[in-house]
Amino acid sequence: MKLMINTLTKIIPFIGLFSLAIISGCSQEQQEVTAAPEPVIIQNGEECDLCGMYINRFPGPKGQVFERGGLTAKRFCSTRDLFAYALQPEHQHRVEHIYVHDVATAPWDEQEKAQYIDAKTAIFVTGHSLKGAMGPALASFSKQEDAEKFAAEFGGELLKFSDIDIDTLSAMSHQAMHHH
Ligand code: ZN
Ligand code: CU1
Repeated sequence: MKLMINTLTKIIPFIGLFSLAIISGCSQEQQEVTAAPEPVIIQNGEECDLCGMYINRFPGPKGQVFERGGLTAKRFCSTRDLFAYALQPEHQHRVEHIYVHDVATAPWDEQEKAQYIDAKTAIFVTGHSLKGAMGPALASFSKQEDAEKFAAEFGGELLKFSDIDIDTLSAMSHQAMHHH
């Protein structure tokens, strides 16, 4: 099955070169072969792939990244470390799928029990008062109304995935310095 998928992935772009009709006929099949991998469950004792901290020992949403051709997910103690990794130019181009916890689905200090969502469709709250593994945290939500409720309670600003860049992360570092 694995072999067949690999073969299909290689063949489909070639078929596409020869016939537009076949491209449209194949697009559904192509979506199937590139289906997103299931998020993994992060076990106690697993360490953050960026900072080395024990992921489940700290509060706040965590995340994981699947890369092109990679077999295992990269796991992160915080959405902040996840972005710090994924936004690096040498990683950015091979990141395929990013999952983050939906903060609304578990208590802040038990986010390892929360549901994973696709980071690209998530709403984030930055600049709020709750701390994650690395201090100031990006709180991630599947629903805009949950993010708004959270921001009303703990402060902060709502961001889309595409709004988050290196500046967002350095603003969080500044927030950390001013709160200490
Ligand atoms: Zn980390
Ligand atoms: Cu850390």
